[in-house]
Amino acid sequence: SLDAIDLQDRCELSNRTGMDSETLKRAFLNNLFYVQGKFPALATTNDYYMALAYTVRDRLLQRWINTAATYTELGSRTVAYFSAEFLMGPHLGNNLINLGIYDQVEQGMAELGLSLDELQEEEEEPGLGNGGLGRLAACYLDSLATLDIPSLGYGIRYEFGIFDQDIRDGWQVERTDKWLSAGNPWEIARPEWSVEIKLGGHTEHYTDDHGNYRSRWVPDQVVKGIPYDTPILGYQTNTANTLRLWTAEAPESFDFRSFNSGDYLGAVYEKMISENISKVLYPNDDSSQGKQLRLTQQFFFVSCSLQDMIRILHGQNLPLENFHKKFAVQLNDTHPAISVVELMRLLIDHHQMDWEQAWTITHQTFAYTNHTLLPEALERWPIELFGSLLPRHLELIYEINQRFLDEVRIKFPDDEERMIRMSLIDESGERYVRMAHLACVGSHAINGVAALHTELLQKDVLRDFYEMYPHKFTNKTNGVTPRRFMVLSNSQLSKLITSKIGDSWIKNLKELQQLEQFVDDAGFQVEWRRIKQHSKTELATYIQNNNNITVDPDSLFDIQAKRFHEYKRQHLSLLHIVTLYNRIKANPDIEITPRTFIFGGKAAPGYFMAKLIIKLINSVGNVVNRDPDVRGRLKVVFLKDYNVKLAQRIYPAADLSEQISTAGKEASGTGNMKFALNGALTIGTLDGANVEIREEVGEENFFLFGLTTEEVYHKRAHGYRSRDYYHTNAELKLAIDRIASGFFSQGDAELFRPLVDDLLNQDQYFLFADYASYIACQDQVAAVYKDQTKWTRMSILNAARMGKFSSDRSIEDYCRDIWKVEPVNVELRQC
Ligand code: KOT
Repeated sequence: SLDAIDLQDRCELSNRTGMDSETLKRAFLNNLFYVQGKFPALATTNDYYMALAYTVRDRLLQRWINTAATYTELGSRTVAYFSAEFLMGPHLGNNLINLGIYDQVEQGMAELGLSLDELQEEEEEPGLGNGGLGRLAACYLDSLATLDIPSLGYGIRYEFGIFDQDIRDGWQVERTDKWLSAGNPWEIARPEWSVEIKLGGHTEHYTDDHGNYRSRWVPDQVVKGIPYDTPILGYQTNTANTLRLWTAEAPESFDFRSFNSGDYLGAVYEKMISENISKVLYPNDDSSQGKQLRLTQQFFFVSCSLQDMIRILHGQNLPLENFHKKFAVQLNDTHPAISVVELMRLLIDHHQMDWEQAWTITHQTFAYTNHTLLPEALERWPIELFGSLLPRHLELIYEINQRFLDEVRIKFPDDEERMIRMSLIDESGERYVRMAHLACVGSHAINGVAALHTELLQKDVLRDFYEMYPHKFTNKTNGVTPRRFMVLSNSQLSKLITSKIGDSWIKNLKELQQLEQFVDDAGFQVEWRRIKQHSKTELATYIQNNNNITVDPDSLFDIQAKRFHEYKRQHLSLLHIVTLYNRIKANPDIEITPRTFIFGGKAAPGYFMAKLIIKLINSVGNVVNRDPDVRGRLKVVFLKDYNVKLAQRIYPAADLSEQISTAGKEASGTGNMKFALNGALTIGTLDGANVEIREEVGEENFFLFGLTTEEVYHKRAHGYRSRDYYHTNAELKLAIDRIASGFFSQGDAELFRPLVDDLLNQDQYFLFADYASYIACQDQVAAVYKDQTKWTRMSILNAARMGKFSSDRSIEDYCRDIWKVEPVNVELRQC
């Protein structure tokens, strides 16, 4: 019988766990044959990639199954990270690093005549996120596993992730991201754990057998959620946690109903509507679109996940009353905030719990992370739309609100204005449900993502909630994983560091500080510079191949890579470029530090101004890159389709990191951390985590410019007039006039008018107010760059002092202060 086979034998027989180069090679060829059904003469690069991916997956599975068994046996307290986005990036390289077999596999592949780089290039990255928020979730999963914290990531398995970006005639063009078309070797479907989700319809009220007044939801649509699991292995540990993403399907029973009545097309239509739910990621970053499908997506994954957690709880013979003891749920912004109501509904309507107990469990379960201060990103749903999709939830929200406002009334008597401001329902015009208020009321902890951001939440956006529940608020400064963003993406620098201080910095980033002892070591400086130069040369080759632009690896690589948004001010950097260009035109022999300006990032498809800024970058590039007067001293490059893969090429090659958002607008930023960790110097405002980065690296190693948040508030309150700056700063005027005149648009003075007019008349992001300070700071950057010894010194100190910004530190903070969860050691026992 199966039981008779010794478990250890099963592993060894299968050849699926060995980590030495020979075994890996044999397993790889085995998978090529038995999984891909190919022999080398017919195999495509994709076949090789798949064979390698399955080889790696086998090694993950052993750890994954052990982890699940351990957690089940121990009934471990578990973190559930709820996020509408997980921007994972390619899995292959990261898993090789975390398994500790990167070098063996690279060598093994080379012996077979294959390049591991090329195989990694073959992977379609899962782009199930827009930018910072989704990438943060991915870094957190890596740290949770690395720190041996039992955890699950819950989200949506979008069939189409963030669109692929093309550039045509300088404009962004979107293409569908078909990331699943070649198959996904990293996931396993678990149809046996499917759940049903209700939508629409109405509610009914009745008295149960015990004489209790009860409600039930009679939906008019039911969809099925199917979980797909991806193992998330930690670095140098046996812990492999799970990312569980839900796909929507029509339940068979519904098809049959229409089918039996002869309505075949109706049945197919039903199926199509259901499957729309997980079809596509909404491509907006830092803004919210009040679309019904979006709310449906949010409710869909939240309800699937909560039902799944109740199944897990029951599977471990734990009572429902222990839900909050078993699980700590983190809400990644308000996208999953409907959880608060859905858990109440499941407890009360499905499990007959009374209100008080259900509420205790609910608010002890959830914690809420806010990721933005932008008013346009705060989610609110029109009552009509909300009630038609989730009628029972609307009733429950009214009840939660009534009880909440009673509390407010007691704490702040006779303050009607405050009640109106704090209500879960916005009644100032058309009525809305305010999701951030729901998240605050339904959670026991609320956090911002950088010190300044948390302070501004408390002072401004969530001030009333801070006054009501000061104990709920904490700061949790973001972090990034050094595994992907150093060890994997900058292997040369990582190896240099390890040769000096050993490799424990990879799990304990604070140890980078030991690099300070080498800061004046000439040999170390030379190595440090050589590696940066190497990365720049590789990026230069990429630019040559993709943009057909020749750039000089000796020039200063000045990079801004992030989503396009007016508050991030890519166009402020453009004003600098045009200013330098104007200086050259006025005096072609001017002494100037050669620079390559590199931009990357996507604009939301409906965000006209962001798309116009992309067009302007390309237009300026077309003129500057070709003008003989420039003599190659300035180059402007727009790298299309910025994604995790490309980011990993970019960070190691940067000299200067542009973090130039208007103070008070960027919640944290995380690209700022990845650049600095890779030895780039930052030019930045006192915004988001820049403030803390500067504190850590020292003000003498950071290029600071611009207004502070208070100064911005003050100017806004006292009638900011950008035009005054235009009239009093000759270089600014000339830069704007050049753009406005059609100089960069073949004489077309209309093309960039919306941008120019906005800056002259509104400029809500204070570009003109910050222009002079930015230019002066950039002149200083150029001067320091000429002194390569000084620059290298600053670069080393930046990397050495980035320890705080490991996502391991962030996760430890969450574990200690919010989740109250401890590590669980996983031992390898069986296959
Ligand atoms: C998007 C829609 C609604 C609310 C918030 C967002 C959002 C915020 N999307 N990305 N963010 C970014 O999150 C990062 C991780 O915390 C921050 O570093 C960054 O500043 C935010 O803009």
